[in-house]
Amino acid sequence: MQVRVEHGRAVRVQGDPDHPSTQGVLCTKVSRYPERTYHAERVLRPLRRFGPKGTGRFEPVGWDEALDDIAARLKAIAAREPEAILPYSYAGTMGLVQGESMSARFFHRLGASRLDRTICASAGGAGLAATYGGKVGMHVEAFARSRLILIWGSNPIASNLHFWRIAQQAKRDGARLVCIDPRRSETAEKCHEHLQLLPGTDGALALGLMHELIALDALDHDYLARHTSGWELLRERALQWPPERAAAVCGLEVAAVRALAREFASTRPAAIRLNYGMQRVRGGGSAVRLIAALPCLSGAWRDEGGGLLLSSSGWFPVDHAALQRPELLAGRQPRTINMSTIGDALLHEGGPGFGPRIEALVVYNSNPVAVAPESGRVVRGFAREDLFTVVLEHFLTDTADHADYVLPATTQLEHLDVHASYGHTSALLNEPAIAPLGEARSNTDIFRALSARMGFDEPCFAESDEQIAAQAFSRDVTLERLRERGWVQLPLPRAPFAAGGFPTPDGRARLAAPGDVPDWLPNHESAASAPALAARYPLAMISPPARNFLNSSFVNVRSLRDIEGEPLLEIHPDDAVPRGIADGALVRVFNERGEYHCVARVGGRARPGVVNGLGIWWRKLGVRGTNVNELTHQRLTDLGRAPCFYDVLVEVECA
Ligand SMILES: Nc1nc2c(c(=O)[nH]1)N[C@H]1C(S)=C(S)[C@@H](COP(=O)(O)OP(=O)(O)OC[C@H]3O[C@@H](n4cnc5c(=O)[nH]c(N)nc54)[C@H](O)[C@@H]3O)O[C@H]1N2
Ligand SMILES: Nc1nc2c(c(=O)[nH]1)N[C@H]1C(S)=C(S)[C@@H](COP(=O)(O)OP(=O)(O)OC[C@H]3O[C@@H](n4cnc5c(=O)[nH]c(N)nc54)[C@H](O)[C@@H]3O)O[C@H]1N2
Ligand SMILES: [Mo]
Repeated sequence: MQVRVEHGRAVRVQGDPDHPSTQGVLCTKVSRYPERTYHAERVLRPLRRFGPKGTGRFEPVGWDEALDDIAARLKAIAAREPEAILPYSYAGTMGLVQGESMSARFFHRLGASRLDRTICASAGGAGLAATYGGKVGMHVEAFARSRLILIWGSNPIASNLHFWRIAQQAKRDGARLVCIDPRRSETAEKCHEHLQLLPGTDGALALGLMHELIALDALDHDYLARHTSGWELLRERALQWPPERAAAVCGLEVAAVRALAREFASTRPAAIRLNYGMQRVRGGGSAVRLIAALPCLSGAWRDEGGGLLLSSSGWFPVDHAALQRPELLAGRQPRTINMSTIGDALLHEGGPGFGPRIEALVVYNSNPVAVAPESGRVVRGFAREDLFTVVLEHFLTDTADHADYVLPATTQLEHLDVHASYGHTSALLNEPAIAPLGEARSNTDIFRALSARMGFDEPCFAESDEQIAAQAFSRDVTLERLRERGWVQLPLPRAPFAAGGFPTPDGRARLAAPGDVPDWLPNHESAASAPALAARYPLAMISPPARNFLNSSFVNVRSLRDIEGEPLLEIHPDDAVPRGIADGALVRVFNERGEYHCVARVGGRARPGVVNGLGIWWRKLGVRGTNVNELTHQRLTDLGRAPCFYDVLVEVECA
């Protein structure tokens, strides 16, 4: 990204036209980054709470006073029970410096509880690594050569614009695009075909496709024999899944399953752009394992433009140990708290199997009160008067409203960082374009200052951001090289697994193992697995991102919120009409966990039986002070301990 600065003020941001996978394009949200940065409601001074928790009433304080008090409070707790302190962070910035570097060092040295960062991608990541040995896949630019692209559990027009540009190029060159998504998304509309399956049935679809590949003998026997393990076991499983069975589970036509298998088998190169939208359900990890097997069965991996991409992050030579210094744990093994069950964790009294009650929470790069599942419980946890909460933020989010101290953080325009990616394969440099606004300080700077007050005197606590950035990557991605053009393209082969060579111990893709053969798992909440619940709450709900927000970031940016209008629930006429719900009506969406008010959008974006609650609104900017996570639950996925945001049953009525 390039920033035009006039008189010290960023006036415009634009993409870098020379960057290979973005080619100068920015998404709508990021093109409004200056509006967000200079927002009148930016927090620009440290704030201390004076009202009751959650009311967002604060008074400004000086940095020294705030940091002294925070350090004293944390010290007192750590002297007794360091594990009673918990960091909470995720994707606010995904930079390697302002993400987990100085902060991780700080919490390691303290011996605080560790955070299991599962809220987004850990089910799919575990499934991918189980099969390929790491989070690796196709080079995104290779999709330009594909003749068939399955866009599976992904809405790239909203959430991965740079991939969409490449897919469009392939389409112009004659490729067919098939979207596999319960929602008729912006992307689904523009594909040649749309398989609108029920949420959480992707594993069944993959098995049905395998069955058909076997029936057609469209298998690459040579690839399977040389470059995979466990095929005999997976084959037995697939034979239990004739297309009729798969189609019934998925809510699809049998002919559509058969046709897709034929097309996948007969088109070369054939590629799958899998994305995390399909793994936010109970069987999400297994589904990724099953889908990741498909290009091994057909031999699609042999071709440039063939194979699969879920994440490319494993290609980056990131030196996490240098950034985070796990040796500061000095042999201690603090317990781990799963960020996806933060509601339960904060409400836990402490005791065997859990450890001490959480007494202090330091939040940065995240807005858990809005984004974590089952917000009723998350809010109650954050509202505990005996919990000491520090939030590093740009804005008074739903989470910051519950803080004892809010510390003003810098934005991407104001600090130094380096980035890996999970979509493309160039390492990026983020130079500060402007000076920090007001009294804002970078995350690293804040943790550096806290470390000094805690008396942490190891040399790594004195490192500058530049010194940290220089250690972020090993091998030949150096800061000097990053500074030449702003990015360094990783030397990745265009057909990385054409001759096997997966990053598994034996170089083979692991399709299955004795006692470990993936299968479809029904959702936690579905008619099949919970009939009594489904009788009361008959509609499945997914909550994919609204196009103009980035998780809960940008919701407070006026120009973007105006495009979104209001929190929406997309509902099919077959479900709306019997409930007397008209387009534009205010509705109450509810289940046994809570209720959420929003505006009904009656039409064809939703399939019958499934509603789409677009996320993730700030609770306080929503219709009645809640958001869609009021309805989600804290049960986890089969692999990766991840949340099941899209595995939820609800009922809807006119409000
Ligand atoms: N505009 C925008 N862009 C974003 C984000 C954002 O919030 N807004 N978030 C960023 C982040 S953090 C992430 S992780 C990525 C996510 O990027 P993607 O993984 O592409 O995810 P989503 O857009 O969440 O979901 C993609 C699609 O999955 C569909 N889906 C839901 N359930 C199922 C299912 O069971 N099966 C299948 N096949 N499809 C299903 C949804 O309807 C949605 O259209 O995007 C990033 N980009
Ligand atoms: N129902 C439902 N819930 C979901 C999802 C869904 O699809 N449906 N998606 C899930 C996914 S994929 C993800 S990744 C999570 C994301 O959840 P989060 O990681 O919490 O992401 P955001 O909601 O964008 O909140 C990030 C916050 O970090 C702040 N921030 C940004 N940069 C900085 C910085 O440099 N320093 C500091 N201190 N703060 C900064 C921003 O102001 C913002 O308030 O949400 C999950 N929740
Ligand atoms: Mo995410």
